[in-house]
Amino acid sequence: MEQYTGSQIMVLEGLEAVRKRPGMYIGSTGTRGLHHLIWEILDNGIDEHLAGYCGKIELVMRKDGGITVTDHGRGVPTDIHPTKKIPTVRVVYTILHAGGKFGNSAYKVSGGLHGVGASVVNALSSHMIVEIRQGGKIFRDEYENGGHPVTELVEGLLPVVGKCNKSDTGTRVTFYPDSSIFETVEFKEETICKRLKEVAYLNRGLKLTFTNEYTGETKVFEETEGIKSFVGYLNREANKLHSDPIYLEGKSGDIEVEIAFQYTDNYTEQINSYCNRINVVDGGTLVTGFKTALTRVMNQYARELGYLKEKDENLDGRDIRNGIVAILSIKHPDPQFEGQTKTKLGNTDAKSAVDDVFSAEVTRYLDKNIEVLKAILDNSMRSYSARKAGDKARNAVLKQLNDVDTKSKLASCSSKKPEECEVYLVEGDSAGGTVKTARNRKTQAVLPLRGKILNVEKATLDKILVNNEIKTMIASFGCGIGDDFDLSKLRYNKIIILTDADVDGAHISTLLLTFFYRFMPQLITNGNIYLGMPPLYKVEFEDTERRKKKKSQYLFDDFELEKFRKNGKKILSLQRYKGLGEMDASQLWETTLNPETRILAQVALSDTVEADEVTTLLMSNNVPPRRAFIIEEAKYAKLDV
Ligand code: 1YM
Repeated sequence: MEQYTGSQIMVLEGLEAVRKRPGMYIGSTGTRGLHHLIWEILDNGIDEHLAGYCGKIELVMRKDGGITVTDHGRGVPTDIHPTKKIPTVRVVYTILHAGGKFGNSAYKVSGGLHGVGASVVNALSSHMIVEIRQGGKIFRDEYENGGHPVTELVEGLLPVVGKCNKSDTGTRVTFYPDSSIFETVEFKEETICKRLKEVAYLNRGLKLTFTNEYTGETKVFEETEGIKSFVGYLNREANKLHSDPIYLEGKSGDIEVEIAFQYTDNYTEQINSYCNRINVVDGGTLVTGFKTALTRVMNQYARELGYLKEKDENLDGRDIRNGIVAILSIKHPDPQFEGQTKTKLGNTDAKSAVDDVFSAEVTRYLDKNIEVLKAILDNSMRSYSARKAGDKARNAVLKQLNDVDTKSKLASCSSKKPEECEVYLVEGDSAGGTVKTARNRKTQAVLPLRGKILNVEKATLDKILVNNEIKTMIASFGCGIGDDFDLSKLRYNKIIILTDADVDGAHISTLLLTFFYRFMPQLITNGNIYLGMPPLYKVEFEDTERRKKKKSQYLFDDFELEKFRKNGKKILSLQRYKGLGEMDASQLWETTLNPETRILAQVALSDTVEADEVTTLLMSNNVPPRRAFIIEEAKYAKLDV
């Protein structure tokens, strides 16, 4: 064991801070935080690709519970660090860096929760091995128990553990997450592969492989057409207005811009944006630049080609974006991420860079592809007319919303303080009736929904607004919809979807979530939407500790029931609830309504690609996968829309 120098003791105190409050560095100690460890290490390899030194990264999910990531870049520097006087690689892996990054390549993957650095991964691992190939030598450094180095240095340098070809350079990192810190240390192939796929789309020319040692399978992710294929993938199920996604790239100052987009016949727009390969979920300046330029360019064309007469007013940006699916990806040397969740880009030069590149390149493309230009303009004009017609209907409906008779359906609560109020959206009148009896009248409102609500994926806003269930919902929430949405007017801090624990119930939840996602997404991002979790079983059993007294317990799914059966308690009776309607008021209060005892799952919007995949999958006519998804998601208490 090495003697620690003064500076190294400080180092370990830094890593100890990470172990004390892991959430601050990686978001959570759940499965999301666990996978975050991989993204941190992977990001370093991707940075090496961005710097132009690495074409291939391999990831292995090891049988021994660890993860190995190998890149073929320059290898982390192994020389002695000028001020710390230890090998630079050990500095990278044991010293907590503000912002996580040092070194000097231009476009680091940094921002949001990414970029906290490899030392954080080390701090949260029980064991970590770093192997570097440089100049024909293989160096190795090893750490235990949250970043304590266990490798003895030789004259201040890392020991050489082997030889290799001089041209064979790179970094290999193996780590084992600390099971005393994480709630689970089980990595998920699906989660990892989803990310690798996204990384491949965003990094044209980078080859990624994934090997699962449990199954022995290897998957390769490589997208030679980058974000262009990404758009094609997102639109694989949609009807497209032009066969090939449009791909544009260019540079403005030191900002690199790539844009791919394609129009579909859906009445929605989807723009996913990335800065230095990080998904900026809330968009920001780069999205504004894209929208402004698209609107300006298309209006110019519309006038040139006679779609608009001199006296006509300009087409609205919303009409021009109707049906668009776009990926924006920029590389910025100094990205500023804003907002509470650091998911919005703030740099104003990103706006003009995207505008410049888009305007120049899209005209070059559209001048040569007139049939595509016409398809887009036809679509914008159709949307314009539909919106004008729709606006009338919509305005009429929005006006009516004030007079919508919420009273006959909504059982409101007496409190007028939104922060303590909640509204239950309940499947069916009969369950609604019981919830009305059982609830706390001061803070809990109830809105029974009859039958299935409209599938909003394909319907236009004016169609959606004639649906009575939806009208009552909007009127009850008080915060408006679409462009008129105003969060400050929301009457209930919690909107709780309460459906039966069966397939139909899950389907209704999904339709509601789709509605929120499309027309009131702020409710999801702001964390106002919840799923109530009514139990599926009530079991009565003998309590052996208390002289065989009868006791009862609610179980939420078959998994819990199975677990209960295994604990050996003598079951006296087992009741399976077919629906909420079967519970009496006191049972319903105890299991589903009482804030002290109920289980609620907060609906989160994790990333837009995933979100849109979910809605596409759910709303497609492809019934089997839809069902599989619904049941699976309904079983777990966590749902990312
Ligand atoms: C599987 C993980 O970490 N690869 C990696 C990391 C670095 C370099 C190369 C690198 C960067 C630079 C110069 C530079 C890092 N170096 C540093 C630091 N793969 C993985 N590959 N030479 C090599 O950025 O200038 C931090 S990460 F700071 F030491 F240079």
